[in-house]
Amino acid sequence: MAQPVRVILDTDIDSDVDDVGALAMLHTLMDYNRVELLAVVVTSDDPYAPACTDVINHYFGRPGIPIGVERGIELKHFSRYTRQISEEFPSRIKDYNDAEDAVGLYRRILANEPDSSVVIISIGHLTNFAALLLSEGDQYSALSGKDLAARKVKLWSCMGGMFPEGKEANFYRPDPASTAIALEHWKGKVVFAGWELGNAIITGGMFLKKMLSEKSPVWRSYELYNNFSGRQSWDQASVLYAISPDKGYWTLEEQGYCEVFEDGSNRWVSNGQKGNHAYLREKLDPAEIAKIIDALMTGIYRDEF
Ligand SMILES: [Ca+2]
Repeated sequence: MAQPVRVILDTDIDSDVDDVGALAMLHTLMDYNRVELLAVVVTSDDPYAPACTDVINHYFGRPGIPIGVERGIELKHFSRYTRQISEEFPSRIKDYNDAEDAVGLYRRILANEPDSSVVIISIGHLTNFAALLLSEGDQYSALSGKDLAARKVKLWSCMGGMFPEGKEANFYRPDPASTAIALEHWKGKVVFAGWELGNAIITGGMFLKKMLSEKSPVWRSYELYNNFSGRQSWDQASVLYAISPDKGYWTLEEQGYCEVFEDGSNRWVSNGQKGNHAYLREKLDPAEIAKIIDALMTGIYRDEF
């Protein structure tokens, strides 16, 4: 049996609900030993985002998963669900500042993992990830963040950008500079799940309403977000690729690289050469992908996933 994929999830669990779906998928995959979730880095200025994350980890019986946040930022509440989730369900983290410093958490986890073993899945903007790459040696490792990531991480699965070109929120809002830093300093393999990919995959509708208990924070998040009217699955696409890169759900465009501009817009530069960048292109019918994601979001697992 294959070893579980060792994942750090970097999420902006606030404005959209697909982050909740992505985290729920990872918990189902942990139930079947396909994933070990090492940490969740919350890249959000929503004061309830870390508590909401912790609630979901608690609900799935994994209250010990460490959670990191960016320190020293101004917080503002804008989410349709994070406050209610943090108030209605039990958690260890009650306050934003109960969470660890994100860069310290990234570094501690990476330093303790074997070389080329970790998959980072980023499903939000790249502020904390860029800060990791710019970090200096510390008590966890003498390596710079850039070198530490290059040594420990085997894949960065990134929901971000629009392909072959466009402007997508994780890349431009609120911190486009972090996108440029991340792409400049990341030396390993990155596979982008662009906006166009997840936009065609609708999940979290009536199937989720029927399959989950009202006592689930996942059920409640989707109720609060849009009352199960279905939602695009940008973040879940990036998770599905990361845990099953060889299943052929999508094709990989590997000849070229992603160029990002100062305003966070991007384009794919086809140069006929295979480098460390790739992006996913639609292959399987998005409705079929949606069935797999909806299953994993609701605790249903099959080996062929
Ligand atoms: Ca997200």
